Amino acid sequence: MNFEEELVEKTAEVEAIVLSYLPKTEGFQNTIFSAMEYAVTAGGKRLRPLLMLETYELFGGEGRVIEPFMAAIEFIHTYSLIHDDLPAMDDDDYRRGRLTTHKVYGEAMGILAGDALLNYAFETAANAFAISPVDTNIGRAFQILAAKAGVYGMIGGQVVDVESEKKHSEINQEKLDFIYDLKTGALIEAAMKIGAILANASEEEQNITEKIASKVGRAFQIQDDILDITGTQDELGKPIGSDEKNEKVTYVSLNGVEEARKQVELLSKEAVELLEELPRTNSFLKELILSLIYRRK
Ligand code: GRG
Repeated sequence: MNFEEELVEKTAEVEAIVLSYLPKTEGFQNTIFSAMEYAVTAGGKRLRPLLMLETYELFGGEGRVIEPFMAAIEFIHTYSLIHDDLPAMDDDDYRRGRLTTHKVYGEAMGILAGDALLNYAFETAANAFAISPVDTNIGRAFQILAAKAGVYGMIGGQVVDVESEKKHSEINQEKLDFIYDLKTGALIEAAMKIGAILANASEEEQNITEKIASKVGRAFQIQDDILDITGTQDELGKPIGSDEKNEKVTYVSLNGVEEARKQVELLSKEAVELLEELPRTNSFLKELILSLIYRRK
């Protein structure tokens, strides 16, 4: 099987795990379940749970304790997309090739669906305690998930991003790196670090894993900037030109597309070099990181 075929197969496996943790649509509050399902089943690359699982396997992790965390991180990622698309933020009508959640369910239900997925992520991750009651790594994994999604992680990055809109003169490379590391990098760091933690990797291996993820996260966001200019709505499942519409400073607007491409390649190769320093190997994970350099969606 070549890498592309393996990616399709593994993504389908990851997706099945994520979807298995969605709540049933029932009860007087059934609209919220329907909106959560609408957003989560819309597709997407499932990159974060895939990175989590591959890192878990890299460090010899076996068993199902990772699965609730895989679903949890995809729920948190999906909530961030729902809220990011709201009129008060980017005000986007399409995501993952479908109308955005608030366009289908209304703004109030869009807000609640995001809130619900964030909360349900932690309810879901708590299933790990039942799967492996004596595993002391689960508490640490919880702490990482909460912190990387929060004010010192993704939300913190989003705050600075929102405040920076239309303020081109106030954004330099240092501030942009801060936004990218938190807004995008933190959740990718959570994914890979939780994989390492639950596989019982050493402290040093966890730290190297976090550094790899940080480089992957930055490269991933710069590529997102490039695709916002060079992609198509068909490929991305959302309109292009969103950064320009929202007058956002991006790596591309600061440095140009060519420099951005070079940086994506450099960061991805540095991530792979660090991966190769580890005593264990996962060739699929290496290919996955390198594939992100040329991703078109
Ligand atoms: C609203 C609290 C809050 C946070 C929003 C993550 C984020 C912060 C906003 C989403 C928009 C955006 C451009 C985020 C940067 C990370 C990113 C590139 C998200 C898109 O991730 P993909 O490409 O999406 O993995 P799919 O649909 O494939 O899952």
